[in-house]
Parts: sequence; structure tokens; C-alpha cells
Amino acid sequence: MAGNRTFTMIKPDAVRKNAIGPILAMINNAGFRIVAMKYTRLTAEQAGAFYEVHKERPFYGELVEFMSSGPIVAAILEKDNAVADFRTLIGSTNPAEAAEGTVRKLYASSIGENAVHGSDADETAKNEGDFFFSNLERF
Ligand code: 3AN
Repeated sequence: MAGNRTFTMIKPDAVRKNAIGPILAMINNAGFRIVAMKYTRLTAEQAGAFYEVHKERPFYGELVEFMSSGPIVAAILEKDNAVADFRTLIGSTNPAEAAEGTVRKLYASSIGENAVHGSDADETAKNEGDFFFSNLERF
């Protein structure tokens, strides 16, 4: 059975565009309940640890620099089929390929500065949520 939680970040580019409010509205309107949420800024070391799985990829340095370039919103979201439904809501990694009406179509600038993160599997969603939130911060 598909899990009912996913993890997201509103990335520094979308925060700089003052798009926190509209993106949270899209998330709520799509039926996701917010379980945990915080406004914070990652150090380069923390961003590097979060994206450890991409360490060997050519864009890793750029990704770490970008993700630590300004504040983000991190959140755990709940809905049936959360991981897949959230990835549908945000659209393709490359905004040029993102479907109309998706978060990335509306707010992403490029494949690197793509407005939002969404977990790619139930296990990653759990690990990513645990990276940011203690059990006392989940409601
Ligand atoms: P997604 O976030 O859609 O699951 P992944 O897992 O392929 O995409 O990539 C993780 C993150 O790395 C993306 N959200 C994006 O910010 C960044 N990224 C992926 N490909 C590139 C690239 N070619 N150049 C720069 N950044 C990239």
C-alpha cells in the first residue's frame, strides 16, 4: 500500500519570488494536510548532507550552493498516495517539461532552481522528514 506522507521544501528561488503563500495554497487545495512545517535556512554542510545521494552527480556543488543560498520552507504533508500525488502536483524536475497548472510550471526558473522539492519514494519521505523534524514537531 502506498504511504500517506511525503516531504517537501519550498526552495530559495520560490521564497525569493514571494511564492510561499501561493504554493502553500496549491498544496492545501490539492488535499494535503500539513503535519509539520518550518521556515529555516540550511548551511552548505546541511544541504550537502540532505542531498548526499546526489554526491557523485555533476550538479551536486551547484545544488548545495543554491539550497543554502537563502531560507526555505520544509514540511511534512499527509494525503492518500502522498508521494505520487505530490509529484503530480509539482510537475517535472525540468520546468520546460512540467505540465500546465503544476507548481514548477508556475514558479520554477530552471532544472536547478525548480521552486519545490518532493520526495521520490515512501522511504525517502520518512528519512527526509526525520532530517528536519522531531516527533514533538509533528501534529
Ligand atoms: P526531483 O527533485 O524532481 O526528484 P532529482 O532527484 O533528479 O529531481 O534531482 C534532485 C534535485 O537536483 C532537483 N530538484 C534539482 O534541484 C537538482 N537537479 C537535478 N538535475 C539537475 C541538473 N541537471 N542541474 C542542476 N540541478 C539539478
